[in-house]
Amino acid sequence: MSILMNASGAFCTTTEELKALNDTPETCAIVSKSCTLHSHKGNPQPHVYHDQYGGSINNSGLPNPGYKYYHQLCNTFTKPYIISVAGFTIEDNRTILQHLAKDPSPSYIEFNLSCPNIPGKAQVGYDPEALFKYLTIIRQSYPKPYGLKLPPYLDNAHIVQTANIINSFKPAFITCCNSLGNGLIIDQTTKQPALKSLGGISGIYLKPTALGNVYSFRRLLSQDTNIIACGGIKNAKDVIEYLQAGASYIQIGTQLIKEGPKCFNRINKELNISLH
Ligand code: RRO
Repeated sequence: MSILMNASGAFCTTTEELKALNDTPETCAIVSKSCTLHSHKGNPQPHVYHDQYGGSINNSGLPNPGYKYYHQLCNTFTKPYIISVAGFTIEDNRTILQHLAKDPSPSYIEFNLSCPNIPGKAQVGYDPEALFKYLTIIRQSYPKPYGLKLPPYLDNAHIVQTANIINSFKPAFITCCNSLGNGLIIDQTTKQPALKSLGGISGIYLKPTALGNVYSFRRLLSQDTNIIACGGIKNAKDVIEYLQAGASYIQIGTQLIKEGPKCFNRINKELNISLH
């Protein structure tokens, strides 16, 4: 049984990409790019940079065709289909959720509380009061299964506080975690910032933090809430470590962008060798 899927943002903006993920035998589900009420252009390309060590930075700025584009794909796929939702305002999110609650609904929503690349918008996942408010809106507007995409937490007190709030709502899953915001990678060929602005750091630099977050949340959250791990997974060893920390499913972002959907076959083969 596969436990692998793409991370939102990686190879999942267009119908063709989502179909390719659906048709990849080693994926267990597919996740859309985070979507807003209306289509949004995002930042000029290039907005992702991979360094030579397995790290990446992105300042994509939420480019997406709008939630309706992903909603109308609900009956298209043979695998569980997760729509990532990231409306710009509370009212936008309420509207999106109310529409997605109407059939056909996705298998799950992954509510993105942690995009680091929207100027002037604090990440909801870092603000306990805002988190409680958003969860209340989800409860009122979306009576179907959902999960939360959380930011990486760097302080255990914040993890405990967040887990307590999440436990009073009991989502089906959390995805742990989004990129680490406001990082900088300097390209050593040009000696200049790799992208035109700071961005979310992922890949190898995110892994120890994401692994620690998975481990901590597994010990604090209700067993009703699954943990999907995300952060620097490039091979079977990484997958196994996240499972040992308490994850049930695995999302692949940086490595999927680098290698394409064939990464799922390679990692799955490595897992079959490691586990036998
Ligand atoms: O599009 C982005 O800039 C973006 C999003 Br929505 C997100 O959730 N995480 C990220 O690293 N980039």
